[in-house]
Amino acid sequence: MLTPSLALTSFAATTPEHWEVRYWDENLLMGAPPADPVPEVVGISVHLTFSKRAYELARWYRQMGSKVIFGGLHVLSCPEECAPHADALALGDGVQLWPRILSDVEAGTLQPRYAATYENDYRQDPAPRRSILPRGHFLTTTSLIATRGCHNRCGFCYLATDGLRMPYRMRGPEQIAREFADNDEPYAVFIDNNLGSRPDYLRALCQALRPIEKIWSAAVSIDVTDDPSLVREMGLAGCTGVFVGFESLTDANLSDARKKTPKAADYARRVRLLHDNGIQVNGSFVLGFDHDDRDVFARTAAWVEENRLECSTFHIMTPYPGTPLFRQMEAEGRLLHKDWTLYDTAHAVFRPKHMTAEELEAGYEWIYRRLFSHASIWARRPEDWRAVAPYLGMSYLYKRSNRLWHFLIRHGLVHTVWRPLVELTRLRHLRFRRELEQRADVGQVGSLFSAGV
Ligand code: B12
Ligand code: SF4
Repeated sequence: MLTPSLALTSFAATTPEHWEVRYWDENLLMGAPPADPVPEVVGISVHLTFSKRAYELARWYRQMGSKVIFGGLHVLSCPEECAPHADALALGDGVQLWPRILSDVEAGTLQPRYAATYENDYRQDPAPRRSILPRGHFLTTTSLIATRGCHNRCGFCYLATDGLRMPYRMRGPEQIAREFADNDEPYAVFIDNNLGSRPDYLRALCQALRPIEKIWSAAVSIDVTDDPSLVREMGLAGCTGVFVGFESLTDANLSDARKKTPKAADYARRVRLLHDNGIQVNGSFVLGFDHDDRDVFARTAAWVEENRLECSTFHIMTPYPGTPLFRQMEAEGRLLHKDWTLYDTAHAVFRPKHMTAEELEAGYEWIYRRLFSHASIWARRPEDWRAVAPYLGMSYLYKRSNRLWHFLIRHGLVHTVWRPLVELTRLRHLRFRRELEQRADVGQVGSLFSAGV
């Protein structure tokens, strides 16, 4: 849990002054939730996989007399299921709803349901209230969000959930740069669904971020590499890593998902372009599409190694309720159950076409074992020898030190241990950036390895 979600901090910023706010994140292993004094109002962000836990917490707080408000994605996709467990549901944007909810609590007129769309002017939203975060527990408390939505609507993505209308909205580039500059951290993670949906906006954002000389990473779709000059702007603005949803190396799977994306055969060239500009690639792949057979695991692992992706993330295809994929699987009678706790992308909850559910789960475990192995970590080392040592250090810290992470999270030491490494990366990045500035063509500068994600 290296970077905080913005779900709670974003609407906490709209809480009137006379309310005292406490933030609680169960992922931080901080013991029992706060109950002394018993909170008057408890807002819980409900995710699919943790909905049972949210219901448990709600029961506990309601028994003590708190008013419990549910918000978040699961409330939007399954309101009927959530309703009996809370005093009120917030469907959609909490930033607009929270002040209304609190004023109704004060007036004793709390309604069972509140709804807001995501169509207002995003630039008017206040900055998230990061001061309530327990800083020591996070790698960086600077999770930033500049945009909401995505130009795609892939059938498996939660953005395609029925009733969720989220046009691509952008905050002012200067607003974001100021938020980043004001928070005393060398590194930020953009938690946007797709920071690259509007290339003109991303370019303006990069130009605003460049002068503050900090480093950041973000999720983008691979079409961000359509324009090499934009990738260069990203490198020059401090981007050291991107999370890219490649999803699949089989074009038929991508068109089934209705993802507008370059052909898979062109992915490798695009990865090279990112690497050449000092940007690491964390590739995300979905396993179990209808055109995947048993060889998908070995093929994907080989591609990741061949193209030296520094990091990769795998998900078993998971039909989130309310999405087109869910409807399709339900209509075809392929859903195995609706136990949401297992809808965590690590379990097969549907019947795949060309393998069994057990084979899909075994393949998923195999690919992670393979990519975390010493041999694979070594095979993916950067070509530039100067970047090999930091790459190995980071890979082992990330992938093979579970016990250490538990210890650091439990004792609130993540920030203390990580910060010097991040600061070092920032300094190396500034050196790299000066070389990049002087470079006429790609391929003349060494590569960089970052302490980020
Ligand atoms: C940061 C993040 C994480 C962090 C979480 C850190 C933490 N401390 O919680 C990490 C990396 C650990 C993580 C892990 C996982 N994540 Co995650 N994560 C995100 C991410 C990128 C950002 C969340 C965020 O801040 N959004 C911005 C805020 C402002 O938007 P929001 O959450 O929708 O909140 C708004 C409204 O919903 C509403 N609202 C929300 N809660 C509440 C509560 C109340 C009371 C009110 C009034 C309103 C309200 O108001 C907010 C402002 O508008 C999202 C993708 C995304 N961009 O949203 C995925 C996402 C939430 N994650 C997802 C998943 C699947 C996971 C994992 C299960 C992945 C895995 N296989 O392990 C794990 C779960 C681990 C865990 N224990 O929680 C999915 C959830 C899908 C679904 N339908 O439920 C998402 C949507 C990604 C995706 N594309 O599929 N995640
Ligand atoms: S490109 Fe990514 S964020 Fe956009 S709809 Fe597809 S999966 Fe969702």
